[in-house]
Amino acid sequence: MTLRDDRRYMALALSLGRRGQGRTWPNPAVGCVLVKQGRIVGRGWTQPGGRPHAETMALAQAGAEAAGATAYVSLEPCAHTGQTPPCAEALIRARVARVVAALEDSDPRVSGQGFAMLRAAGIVVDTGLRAQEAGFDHEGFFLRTEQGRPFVTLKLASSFDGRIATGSGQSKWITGPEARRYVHAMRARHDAVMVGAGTARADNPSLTVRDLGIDDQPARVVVSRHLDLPLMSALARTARDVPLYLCHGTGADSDRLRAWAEVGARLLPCSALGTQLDPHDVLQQLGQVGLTRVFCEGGSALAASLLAHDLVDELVGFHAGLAIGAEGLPSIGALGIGLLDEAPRFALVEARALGPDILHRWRRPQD
Ligand code: AOF
Ligand code: ZN
Repeated sequence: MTLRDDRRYMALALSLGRRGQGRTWPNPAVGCVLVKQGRIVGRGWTQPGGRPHAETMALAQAGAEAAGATAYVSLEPCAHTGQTPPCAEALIRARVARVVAALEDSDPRVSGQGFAMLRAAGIVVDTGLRAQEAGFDHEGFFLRTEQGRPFVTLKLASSFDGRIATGSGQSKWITGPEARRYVHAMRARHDAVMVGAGTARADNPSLTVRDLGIDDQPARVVVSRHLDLPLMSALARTARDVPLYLCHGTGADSDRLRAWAEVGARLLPCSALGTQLDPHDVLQQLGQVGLTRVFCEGGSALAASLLAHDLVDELVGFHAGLAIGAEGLPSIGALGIGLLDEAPRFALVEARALGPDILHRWRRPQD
């Protein structure tokens, strides 16, 4: 097998793994390909809910063909016995000859022990192939295991001049149907969609994925210190069908807390910082319930709070060819920045036209 073949099969394992994104939390979305004599004999990815693991799926497909095959996995095979035996053990039992893994697992129950088990059984193990791409894909899982918080994508759809509504509050529609459809596809790749209280009040959103034939909806998160959200709303009506987490302050009104609990919302008390909820604690609470990838869709106050605390990992912007002017609502609230050096700066990863609009994605530069 040449390095080119290795890179090609690993790219396939990565793309298979991405199929699970948004549906495997708290587990990582891993992909696995089994190749024997230039033929793919098994393909698998982590299933919704996080199990079975990718290797289990690929091995089941390969059956006896797995003996002597090379396994390409986008993350180190696990070494711990959870509800199922370790994947490293399953690969050994299937008599796989070689394992190529993109990255080591950051879960302390695994971290290097999966590789050690495989090597102890005489299996050739190569690591680090397409490590950067795998690092992007598993970043939410790594952030949660290492820092306790999920990966945060901040999405903003605005006019050419960065406004998300007119002065009178009209916001439908600034961007076109292609951009909106793309947003739904992005929601589906995250564990949860999050908005601030102002957006929840103004838009009556359901924050679900529509028209894409999705079975597993991402969870919803609303950040509202005082829990002043209307109970006659799409969020309240659907709280039992799709998980709804409400991040609120410890001083929130007890009648409101009870009413939201009664409609099925899951309440997450968070600490405050000045007049707002502490965004660090909000994300820690979301990490505690298992979320690894959160898609924040504003509004301007929540966007500013996350940016001011350096908690945004990826920016996704949709810009329409529309000028609203200074009376309009800016997409990001005050950041208190005096010098450009203080402004959070991101690195461009993608820019392209999407129907009548422009899509651009930016990443927090690696330290
Ligand atoms: C793999 N293949 O597809 C995934 C892995 O709760 P459990 O027993 O399912 O274990 C979860 C841990 O397994 C998770 O924290 C991570 O370390 C690993 N995920 N490992 O071999 C997979 N999803
Ligand atoms: Zn496993």
